[in-house]
Amino acid sequence: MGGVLWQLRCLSIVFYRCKLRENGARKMAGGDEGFSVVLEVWVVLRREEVRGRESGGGVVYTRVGTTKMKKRRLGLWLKSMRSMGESEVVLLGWPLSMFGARVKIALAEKGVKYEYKEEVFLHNKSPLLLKCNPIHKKIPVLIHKGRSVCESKIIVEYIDESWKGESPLLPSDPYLRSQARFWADYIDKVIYTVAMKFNSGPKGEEMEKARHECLGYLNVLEGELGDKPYFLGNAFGYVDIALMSYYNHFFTYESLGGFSLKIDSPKLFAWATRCMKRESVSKSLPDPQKIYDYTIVYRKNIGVED
Ligand SMILES: N[C@@H](CCC(=O)N[C@@H](CS)C(=O)NCC(=O)O)C(=O)O
Repeated sequence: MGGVLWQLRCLSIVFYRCKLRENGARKMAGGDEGFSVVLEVWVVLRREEVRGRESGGGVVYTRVGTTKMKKRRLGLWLKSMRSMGESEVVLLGWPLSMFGARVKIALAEKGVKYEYKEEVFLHNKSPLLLKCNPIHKKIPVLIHKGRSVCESKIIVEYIDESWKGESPLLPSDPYLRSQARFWADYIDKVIYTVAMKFNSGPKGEEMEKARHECLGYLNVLEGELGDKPYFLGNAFGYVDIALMSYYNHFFTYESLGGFSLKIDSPKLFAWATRCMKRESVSKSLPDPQKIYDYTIVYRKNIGVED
């Protein structure tokens, strides 16, 4: 199998118990004396990678293990199967993305283990990303049991519904849910738009306009937060994730726009400081200095920075 890029989509394991030949009797892991285990593993491969192999009704299988296995080999198989189970959740991301950070926070809040696959260059997208998000071709993408979910807010909702537990991210009440969705949508509409102005706007009048606009939006968000510890009340949740994903980018926006979250939006600053105490948040956000450095290089490349 070495080197073959095969994708595990379906794994069917068939255990047969059969009588051992007299000379082969062994006690198998979890099995009985006098019985052997025949393990057959069939793996569905990506169609393009298995051209020429045996095909059955459009699904292509290959047999990767068979015969009466000895205890040691069986142990290895079981171990590798366990680790496959762990990466049944895969996140395609990009290190500086605010949208990817949302998914990381949500998965961390739910305690979900996942495999992280990083897109290195967003202008040269991997075949996996193109396959998993053929419409927008953007990260983040969550792959869960081989099926992909796209768009960060939709992914966060999917995570909340798939890993229901003690820490729901959205309220159960339909009205409160609608309000949570409204504010998360507002955040993307206004903060993302103004962020793009900081990232690529020329200095001077344009930056001043962006600063003014941004402070206006932050003021609205402060009004919504009020005196609550988190946007949805006493518990950290969906709206906090939506806005906190931008938090480490604010170092760049403040530097370029000439404002200070701490001074100009003290309530939001206190809320952000509270959120940052959560490991799920602090460990998921990209380094502010790296975001700044990347933005400056980007600005130079597009000719708005000397
Ligand atoms: N609305 C999307 C936005 C995702 C997005 O813009 N991702 C960026 C990285 S931060 C991307 O993949 N850009 C590549 C491109 O635009 O081609 C979401 O919420 O997931």
